[in-house]
Amino acid sequence: MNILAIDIGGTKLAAALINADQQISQRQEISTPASSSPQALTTALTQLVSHYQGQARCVAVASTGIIDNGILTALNPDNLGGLNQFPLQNTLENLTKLPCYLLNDAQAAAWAEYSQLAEQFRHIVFITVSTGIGGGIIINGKLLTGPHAFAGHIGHSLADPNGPRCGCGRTGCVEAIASGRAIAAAAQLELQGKNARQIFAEAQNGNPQAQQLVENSAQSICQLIANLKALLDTECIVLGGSVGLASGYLQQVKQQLSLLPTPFHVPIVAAHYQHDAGLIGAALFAAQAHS
Ligand code: ADP
Ligand code: BMX
Ligand code: ZN
Repeated sequence: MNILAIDIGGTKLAAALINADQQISQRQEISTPASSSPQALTTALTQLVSHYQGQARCVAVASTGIIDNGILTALNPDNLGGLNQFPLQNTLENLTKLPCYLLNDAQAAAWAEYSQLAEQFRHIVFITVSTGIGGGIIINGKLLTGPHAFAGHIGHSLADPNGPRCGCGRTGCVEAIASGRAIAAAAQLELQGKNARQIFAEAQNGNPQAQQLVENSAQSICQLIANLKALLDTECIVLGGSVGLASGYLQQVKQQLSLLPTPFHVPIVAAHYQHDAGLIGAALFAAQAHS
């Protein structure tokens, strides 16, 4: 029987049924509630799961935030309201009456992408460049979650000590420069008020400010990748998220990395499962836990 997979991001919530061959059906997407109060998120989740009654044997969740023991805490409250200690597992188990398995969104996506790369590599890192910047680390074929489920929050490593303040409370995090939200926040003059998708379109049309914003993002992600190579000797980087998958972005990151010394070089590929990596990874993880 199918697994009901749910992906909770800073911009959108997605849900779908996933079968044993990782095929997706009945995919739906809604916007993340603008004021992500506990009540608003519960209402949105209620709406999302109501379509799937009686069609799944368990629920698999990939969610932005620190997902520890079924509880969601936003590290960067700008991305998901001020959600703190939100009982995500309990909420979904009450709504669906099904067992529910949860991971951070980028950790889940890393698990999905590793399933496609396992014949070639044992050490990979998935990076989502989306509303925020998230990461999932596979070491020796195992997903690293850490004792408090915090492992992989690489968007909150330092990019520039003189950079903007990050919503997490630190200054100059990669996320404060490279994420979709940061690209939009840095836009000025004719680009003010536009979102990252619109700024990418402007960059394609030759707007120099938009091109610079995209380049700054790609440059920060390149430096993050070099740091990951030095830290983990990772064998492959997988890029995902709507910014990471945007046309030309991966090429820019690769180009920047090629300018660094050889020991920092590492292959970079686009997510095989594209925008569904979180959904598929959560389902794979749940299937293994619920066998
Ligand atoms: P989430 O963060 O909810 O998982 P996404 O991966 O879709 O969602 O990331 C949302 C961010 O990606 C927003 O900042 C949005 O403006 C930006 N975005 C969406 N589509 C594109 C696109 N085609 N090109 C560049 N940026 C995009
Ligand atoms: C933030 C953090 C991470 C998440 C990453 C990408 C919050 C709410 N989220 O760094 O847990 O993995 O964003 O999330 O603090 P997304 O919404 O961009 O997919
Ligand atoms: Zn931060």
